[in-house]
Amino acid sequence: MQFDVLTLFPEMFEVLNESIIGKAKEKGLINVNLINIRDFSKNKHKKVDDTPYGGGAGMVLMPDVVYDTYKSVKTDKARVIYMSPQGKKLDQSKVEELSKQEHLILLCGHYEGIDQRVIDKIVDEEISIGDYVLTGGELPAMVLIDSVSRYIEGVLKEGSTKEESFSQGLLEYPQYTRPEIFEGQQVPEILLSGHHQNIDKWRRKQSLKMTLEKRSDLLDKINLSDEDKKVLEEIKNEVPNKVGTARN
Ligand code: 4H3
Repeated sequence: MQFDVLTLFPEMFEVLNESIIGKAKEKGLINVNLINIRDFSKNKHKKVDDTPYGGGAGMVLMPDVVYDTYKSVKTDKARVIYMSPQGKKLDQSKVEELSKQEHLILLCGHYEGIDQRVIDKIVDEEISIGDYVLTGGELPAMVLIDSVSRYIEGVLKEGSTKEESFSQGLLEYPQYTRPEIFEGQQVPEILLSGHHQNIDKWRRKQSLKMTLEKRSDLLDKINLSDEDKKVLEEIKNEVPNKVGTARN
């Protein structure tokens, strides 16, 4: 998958050279091409922004500079995304949808923003990573690249994204590893039983329980099986459990 990032701060994207995304780049599963908007300045001082018409604080990125930057990477298949607090909120289903695209162009603003005319001309879609304002679109672009890349074949080990509960609309079940006893706390017995069917059932119940306790809003958005509904009723009738004791 091809990501072209239009930014004034390409060096910020060093973060993507680490860990799983770094490996994905090395393997050529994804390609992250960073284009410095400043390289398309028409000015001998490399100026890219100017004061806003109508007055007010801050600087606005000039439309012609952004347009030329865009033209240097555009293809017929490209989808252009502007990272913006005004965009549609990024969630797991949007992430999955974007991962099916061949070419994404991510436009990152800085300062007060970008001249509206070039946004209207080139942007297909505005996306926000949450209801807060950042100094630039770079961190949101990195969040998008990371979350989308996880769905590219070969980036994670087979099945990881299908199994993970958030893609089914639920929170994850708790995980445990050695030692078997930590500070007096035992690992739930069932996980040591080797009985995979029972373990799957227990994990599903923990996912439902976690979601009910921490994000019950998510339960309204998904299709639960009759078995899930039964288990949820069971959970609601159980004695409240102290966090971390894992009795059920
Ligand atoms: C995205 C971008 C928050 C988000 C952003 C988000 C700087 C947009 C500039 C940049 C404009 C002024 N902040 N929540 N900031 O995803 O280009 O807002």
